[in-house]
Amino acid sequence: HVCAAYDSLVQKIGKKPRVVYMTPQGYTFNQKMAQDFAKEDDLVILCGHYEGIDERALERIVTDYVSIGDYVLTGGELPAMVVIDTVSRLVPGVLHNSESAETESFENGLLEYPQYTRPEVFEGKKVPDVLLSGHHANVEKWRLEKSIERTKKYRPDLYEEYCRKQSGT
Ligand code: 4FV
Repeated sequence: HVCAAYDSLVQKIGKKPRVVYMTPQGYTFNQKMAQDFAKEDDLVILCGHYEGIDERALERIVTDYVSIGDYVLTGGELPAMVVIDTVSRLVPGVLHNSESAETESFENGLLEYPQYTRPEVFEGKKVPDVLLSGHHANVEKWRLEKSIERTKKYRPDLYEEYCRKQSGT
């Protein structure tokens, strides 16, 4: 059935589409892969359920083996939705301008800085003064510092890569 569906699609679009198979045995999904997938005019996301899909079908049609993380789900549907969400928001015109800026913050290879909204004081805790200062350079400096601090704590792998790139090695 999977190959029959694939073959009918190839006939319809006149070319072999990129086929992403969601599986714990795949490369770990990340923003760079999402950016790459977002360039495709067509993207097929193949989901297994329970045991997965016969290897012979996979060998014939899959171009990318992708995992959303090291845990086992019942089916590939939720992983497919993760890919759809992260990829679609990168397609021009899908997001409003205000939302698309969020994508920038992760692209520097660091985790995003803390977000603050209103009110200025919540349960006795103030929004950091620098964020209210209107001094954009200082705000950006604070955001970078917080991103580095957070990345160092939660993702030493990303932090190491960031330092390596900063030192040009
Ligand atoms: C999975 C993951 C995942 C394994 C057996 C579906 C399930 C069933 N997919 N990242 N983690 N898939 O657990 O992508 O076929």
